[in-house]
Amino acid sequence: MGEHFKSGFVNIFGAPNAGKSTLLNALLGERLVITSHKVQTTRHRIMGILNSDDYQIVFSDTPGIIEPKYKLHEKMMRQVKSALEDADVALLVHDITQPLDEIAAIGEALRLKVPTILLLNKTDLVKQKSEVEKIKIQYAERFPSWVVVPVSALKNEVEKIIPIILNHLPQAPPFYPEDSMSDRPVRFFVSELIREQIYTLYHEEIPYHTAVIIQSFEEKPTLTVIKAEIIVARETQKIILIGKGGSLIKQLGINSRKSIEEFLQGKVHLELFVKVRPKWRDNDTYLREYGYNG
Ligand SMILES: Nc1nc2c(ncn2[C@@H]2O[C@H](COP(=O)(O)OP(=O)(O)OP(=O)(O)O)[C@@H](O)[C@H]2O)c(=O)[nH]1
Ligand SMILES: [Mg+2]
Repeated sequence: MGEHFKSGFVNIFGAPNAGKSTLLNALLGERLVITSHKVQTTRHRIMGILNSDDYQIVFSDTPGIIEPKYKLHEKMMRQVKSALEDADVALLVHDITQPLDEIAAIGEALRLKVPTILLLNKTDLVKQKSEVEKIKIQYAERFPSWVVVPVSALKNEVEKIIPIILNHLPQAPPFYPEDSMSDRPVRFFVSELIREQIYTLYHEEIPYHTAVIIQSFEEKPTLTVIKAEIIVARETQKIILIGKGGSLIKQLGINSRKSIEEFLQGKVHLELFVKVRPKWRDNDTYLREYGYNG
């Protein structure tokens, strides 16, 4: 490790659905965190670590910034706050098709004191390339202290971000062992992959009333045996989740298993159980039990 080695915390903030998690995956070149077309997918601060010979960047994905309606939301916003406190660099992600005022309000609320890079994401949705440049100038004029960079996380057009980050990172030794990918254990990502499939398979409110916990995770010589609990808030949601004759929960099991097998690169046996826990999103004990520590 050279004496010019750089290391630091680069934390990602933005509105729900702006593409923060998609961006983290693109920066890492791996599908680490879950994404979906629905808002409020990410519920935790999740670190994703990018290692190279010259630097270690500890990225943090965070939940989209919202006005809390439940204790769960309050915990999510505390995760954002924790990421505000240790950031060396802030990456603000903004959907370029959304109004400028949205990110202006978020910038104001966050009161960022660190170098800030405003990423105008989803440029692939803008038909004319020249239009992107015009929009960029508009944002750069409005936010003169921020570096404005148009990107497309979905198309993996993010490589120009790294050199800009490195410009602002201090020289320091790595914070984490150089083979680490995240601060969270494998079973956390497994529960997230199941939650991601719930966001895909079920409509409207169901995903928002759902939590997933891994009850057991056993690595056997030829396969991993996983038992997971799906928590919902009402009996009616349990019925929807299970579907006619168990058809939907079966589909959820198949989809989740495939996704977990890809992540673990090995065979998986997955069992799902559904439990009703009334008002869990407003219950401190349940929230703590399900890993929402805030
Ligand atoms: N067209 C396009 N879609 C994108 C891009 N980046 C993200 N998306 C889509 O936007 C949606 C939201 O992406 P996420 O990465 O889950 O957004 P997020 O900001 O993490 O959302 P929350 O966790 O809910 O706050 C998904 O459907 C993504 O595929 C992009 O560059 N272009
Ligand atoms: Mg997210």
